[in-house]
Amino acid sequence: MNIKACIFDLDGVIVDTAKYHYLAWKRLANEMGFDFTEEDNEQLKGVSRVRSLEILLELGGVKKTAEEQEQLATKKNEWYVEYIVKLKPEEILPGVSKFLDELNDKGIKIALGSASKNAKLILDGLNLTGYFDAIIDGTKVSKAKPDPEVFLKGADELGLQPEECVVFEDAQAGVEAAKNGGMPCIGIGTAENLKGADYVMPGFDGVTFESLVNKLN
Ligand code: B16
Ligand code: MG
Repeated sequence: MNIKACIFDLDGVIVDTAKYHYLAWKRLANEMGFDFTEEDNEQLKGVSRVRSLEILLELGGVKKTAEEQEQLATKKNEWYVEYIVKLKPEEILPGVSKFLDELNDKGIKIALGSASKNAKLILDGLNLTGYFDAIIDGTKVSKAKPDPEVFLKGADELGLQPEECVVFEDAQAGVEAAKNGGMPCIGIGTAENLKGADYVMPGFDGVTFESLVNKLN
């Protein structure tokens, strides 16, 4: 396979922002009078903010008007942003910085493919923005994963064909989005949770680009 670029999901691949999403959603749930567990939070990974709120309300058996939902999503985001403005480069997941440096050295292009509307804020806080040749985030897409839009836009902005870009994803919907776009996909997590990925690994610690390309061949 002739891989010329890597497209990274953000939450769960580069940084564990899921814990901050969880704290903000839990606060919102508690304010509405019901609990929200870490297990419930698994359902929100990789899912857009609007859809996440719908799932939360379903879990709590609560009905809200469209206007109220907008206010609730805004409130949750304000709490979430309070956490992520404090993000430090030490929170980059193990092995990621080294892997990005290796890609730079080898002339492999780097893109982001995330559902988050806060992606730029997060990358800036982690001092990673400069690595990215293209940033496709929740402000640039209209269709949620498993639609391949976010990753296809990334390939397009890099001027590459989908099959030349390998996608790194930690969510099942993200793996499906990559495969729907005709891209090779490496899952970050466990094979059980990431069906359809071409290869699955727990994270980037000790991983080299060469070793991954060999796995895809
Ligand atoms: P925001 P990813 C996703 O990020 C998160 O996994 C998901 O939990 C969140 O709801 C979504 O971004 C939207 O985030 O509220 O910041 O716009 O995994 O696609 O990088
Ligand atoms: Mg993710």
